[in-house]
Amino acid sequence: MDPPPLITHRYTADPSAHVFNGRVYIYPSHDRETTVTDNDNGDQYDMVDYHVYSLPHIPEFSSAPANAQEELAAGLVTDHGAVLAAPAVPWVQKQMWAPDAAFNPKDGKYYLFFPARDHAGVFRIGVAVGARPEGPFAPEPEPIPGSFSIDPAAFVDDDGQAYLYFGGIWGGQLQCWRDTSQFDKEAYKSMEASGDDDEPALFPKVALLAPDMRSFAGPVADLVILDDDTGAPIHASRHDKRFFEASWMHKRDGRYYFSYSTGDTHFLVYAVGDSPLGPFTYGGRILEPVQGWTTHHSIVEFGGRWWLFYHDTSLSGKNHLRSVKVRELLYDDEGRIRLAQPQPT
Ligand code: FUB
Repeated sequence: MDPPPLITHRYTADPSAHVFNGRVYIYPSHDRETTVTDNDNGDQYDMVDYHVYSLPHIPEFSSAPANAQEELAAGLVTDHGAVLAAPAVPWVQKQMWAPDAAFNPKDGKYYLFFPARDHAGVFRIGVAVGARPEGPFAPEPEPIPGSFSIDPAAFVDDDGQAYLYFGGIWGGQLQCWRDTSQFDKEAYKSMEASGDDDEPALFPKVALLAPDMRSFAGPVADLVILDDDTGAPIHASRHDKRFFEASWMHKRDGRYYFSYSTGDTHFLVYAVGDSPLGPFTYGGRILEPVQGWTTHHSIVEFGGRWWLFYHDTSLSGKNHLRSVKVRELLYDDEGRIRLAQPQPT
């Protein structure tokens, strides 16, 4: 059975879930109604602020009757309100897209990473700092120097080193940054420029975060993903495997799992590696297409089990009005993720 939306009083998407102080926190996009019509550029995702949500534990939907499931979720989830809004961030013009958050063990603070278009229409990644996981978050006045594109995902390894993964093709503008210092407007005009079919696909990006988490500690690098069939970097023609957007990193039993959306083929997939900087090898699918065009997720361990947070449009029937869901994520004995099948409703 497909679980119900966790949050029904607001539209929420792109859920980045973390466990802080024994509680589950969700940092999602805050979808809203708009008059902008759907296009491949994603202009209809016209968000202006972020809310943080938390819950003491993850509901066991399977043990509740179908007509009580939504109420079960509503009784558990706390909406901590708007924790950051566009007018508070001088460099933001519009489109506050998928955020993520991290705890910095070096200073005991919480960092909210978020992409938005700057006043030139270029996506950059900003950071805002808070004393508590539920915010509020005070933004830095400028985006992270050297940052670009969308969908930041922060990962703090066991040794305390933090990494930021990011990027998204098409409306996310990754194809405009083949040279990481120059925005290529021409590439932006054509979604096709996101990878000719006879070339390797574009890779997601990774950078080490400085100890204060407000800047990069080194160059932005490609996160290389190898095709499990060929051993070569995944080809742009493999729309079922290549990176599109929605980076996430988790570590299980000493192995690094990088997961992402394949965009126009609508899969959530993963790749496995021995280092947070790669290379990674494609491992398979996590989730078949959900209702709605986008698919975006996070993976977190809580209560000795692993959980997949994701979204769909089951509540609204509209691509840009999405709702966060959660389901258990299962692995086989070799550490391969078992494919989950959302049920069409
Ligand atoms: O929410 C806006 C965009 O839609 C995100 O940045 C993408 O990952 C997709 O979910």
